[in-house]
Amino acid sequence: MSKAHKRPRDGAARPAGARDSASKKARRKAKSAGGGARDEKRAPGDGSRPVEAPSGKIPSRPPPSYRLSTCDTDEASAASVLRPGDDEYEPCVRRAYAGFHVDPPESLPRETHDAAAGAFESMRAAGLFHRDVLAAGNVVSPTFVRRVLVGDRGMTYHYQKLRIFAHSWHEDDLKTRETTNESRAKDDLSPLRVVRELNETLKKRSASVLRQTRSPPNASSKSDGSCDFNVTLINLMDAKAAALQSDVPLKDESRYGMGPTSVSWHSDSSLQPHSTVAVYHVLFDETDSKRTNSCDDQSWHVALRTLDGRTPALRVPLPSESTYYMLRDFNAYHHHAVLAGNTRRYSSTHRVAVVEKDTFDYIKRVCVDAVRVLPELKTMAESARRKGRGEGAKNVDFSRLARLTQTVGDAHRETEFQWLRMFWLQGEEHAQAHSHYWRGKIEELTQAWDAMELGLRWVLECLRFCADAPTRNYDLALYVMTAVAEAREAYFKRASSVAYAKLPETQKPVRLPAFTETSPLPENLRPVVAALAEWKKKAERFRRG
Ligand SMILES: O=C(O)CCC(=O)C(=O)O
Repeated sequence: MSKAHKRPRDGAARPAGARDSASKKARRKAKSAGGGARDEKRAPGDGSRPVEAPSGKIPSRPPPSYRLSTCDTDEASAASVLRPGDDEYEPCVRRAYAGFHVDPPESLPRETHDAAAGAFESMRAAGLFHRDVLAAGNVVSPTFVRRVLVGDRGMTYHYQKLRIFAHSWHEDDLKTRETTNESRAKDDLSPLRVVRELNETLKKRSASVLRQTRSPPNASSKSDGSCDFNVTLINLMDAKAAALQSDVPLKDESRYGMGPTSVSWHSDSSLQPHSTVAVYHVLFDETDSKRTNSCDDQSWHVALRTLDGRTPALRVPLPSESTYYMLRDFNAYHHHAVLAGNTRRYSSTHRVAVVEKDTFDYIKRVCVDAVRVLPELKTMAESARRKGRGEGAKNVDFSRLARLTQTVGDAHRETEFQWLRMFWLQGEEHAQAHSHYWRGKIEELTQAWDAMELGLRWVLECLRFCADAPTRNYDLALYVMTAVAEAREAYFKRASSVAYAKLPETQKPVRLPAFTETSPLPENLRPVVAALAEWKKKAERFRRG
């Protein structure tokens, strides 16, 4: 960057970057209307109109509400909690909670339970579980539970402004893991292979539960949605007493007085429309590290509620090794929470996550498309420099420059903030844990991002040296640079939150990608934005003659 770029000046324009802030405000407003303190996603469902799934293919409407016969008002009914065995539990579930189904332990073979429990314990011993530090509005806080994502190769899952990266269960990646640095007992299956097998089992079981619960029974499968799970987010929850004493003490459920929650009210986000979520769980006795007998412990519950202002909430005990399902559009119209119990708990939450913008293949494509246009930008910058020196040179095609600025700017921003910074935000230990797959992929994306930094510098050179560039080109570049400057500031604010200060060094955010004296652009883009604003004024003066 030339000296002129480094000179900070006043009056940096705030062009389209402002659009981002405005839309963020609108999104925050919509989210806070949901009512749950840590909702991943607001459930729609005001009960009046059918909701069209984002795919546009499966329209649905909220389930009918249920008023308790003993309540005089909707408010009293909505403030009540039903448990299995209560008189009105069954009719209420049939009417207002269709799509919620619990399988007892016997629904799965004993070997599946034994293998899953062993795999979760091995993963814990390998240090794969950690707290996610999430952002909601301006609040940055760690999850009460520790978690790990496992799934299809290249999958990620985005929730509460954090992208988490899946440990791949792809056969080739398992083989690499098994033959490299993971020592394990000879006949043991790799834990990730076991998780993949559990996933396959739950896919089949979900398909069968979907078939059995169609209403009417011979209805078509059109509204079932997918149960082709591509990830599982596995949670590790401490027993209530330990969790209340931990660094991140549990909070009480405040609406119904249900006691401490390991996972607060929310509906799951980033799922394919109407897809099933299957949650398998297993409990361990804290004292002797033995799996508790399923009959022994009825202390863990899932809580469910509708948002219709009339239907009572449910509090459903979950014996160890049971599985519950949220079928079809259940997640769209209900919230769920996990009420802490007396033992250590693993829950494996199998999901059909969205894939449009959430896989390595996707972001790689974005990078390849952007990097492909860089030679053209380089040629334009060379012409602009020659023109600036008064040497005869080909005119820059400014409408083409505008298109390339947009392509490279969008790809650069998405790569940096949705991928590179999301990866390094989670610390060195997380990077180590992902050395088999993601570390190399992040390196690949970093190289593309570096090339795009150079591309953006060429855009700036075109605008600096061509006094005849149209205002639109300056505005576009100002938008691109301002958006990156703002996003970096927001990122550094988030990374310096006290939520991270409490973490061990190896789990704190790592300041990457790195900038050096020889980087094409500085990390702090404010001076660049100020310089650009000056060049824009100069170009306008030039045009006025
Ligand atoms: O553990 C459970 O039962 C559910 C966990 C959950 O809601 C989540 O991971 O989003």
